[in-house]
Amino acid sequence: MTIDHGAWAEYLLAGADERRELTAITKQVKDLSIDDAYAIQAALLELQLGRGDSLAGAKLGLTSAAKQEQMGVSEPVYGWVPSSSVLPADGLVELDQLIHPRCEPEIVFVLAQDLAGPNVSASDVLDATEQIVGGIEVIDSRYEAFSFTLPDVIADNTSAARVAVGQDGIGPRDADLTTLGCVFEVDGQITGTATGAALMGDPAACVAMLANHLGKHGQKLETGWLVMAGATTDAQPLGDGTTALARYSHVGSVAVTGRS
Ligand code: OOG
Ligand code: MG
Repeated sequence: MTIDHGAWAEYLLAGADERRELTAITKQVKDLSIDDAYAIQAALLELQLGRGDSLAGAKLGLTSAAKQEQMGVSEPVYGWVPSSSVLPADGLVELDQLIHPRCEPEIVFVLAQDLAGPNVSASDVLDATEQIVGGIEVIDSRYEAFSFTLPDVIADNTSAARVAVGQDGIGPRDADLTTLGCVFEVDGQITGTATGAALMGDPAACVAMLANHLGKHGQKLETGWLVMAGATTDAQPLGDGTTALARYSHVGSVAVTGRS
């Protein structure tokens, strides 16, 4: 079946604009392929860029066992970070712009050089990295009940909605990223703890995997971009007045607060 990528991208963007939960695409299109899903994702990005947005980076998702188990999807995914999704330093998340947001801790790479496969190693990623910072991503699946299959979540730009980026970066080799720790708290209750090793053994290897994947498609990770390696713990709902705090070893703390 021929899939109209542009039409599905419009469908997803309308859900986000109107803050409306959508029926999953795979409930309407049988056998949506991964290639079609990424083509819808690309068309969605084009629509966002056509509105004057720009690209601030890229993200991996479902790179930890905690996230794969929470979402019932067992393969990593990637998506894009529009500049408009990067939050100001106060970390306030305007809930009236979102559907049913959740928040999750992220290890973020800030790139000093372009990175493109093939043959990018974790060490190459560190060489190309200016800083490692902590972050909190706010995800907001456009689908009903935050429920999706692998192709659905890919088409929906991997639920990307907002990201708060920490201020206290370190050099890429100033700490062992596999033991970089995070304690994630929601309103003072610890909801998860993890180290970088939760991300397929090494966050830099996750970024290498993405660079290699993009290289096959003639794309690259670019200088100055933020690249999120994926959440190390499961995501938590972000309600009105909820404050989520990610306390990292080595890279300080990041907080977001929901406000309606
Ligand atoms: C998909 C996005 C996953 C991560 O860090 O694992 C993601 C979702 O859980 O809605 O961003
Ligand atoms: Mg994430």
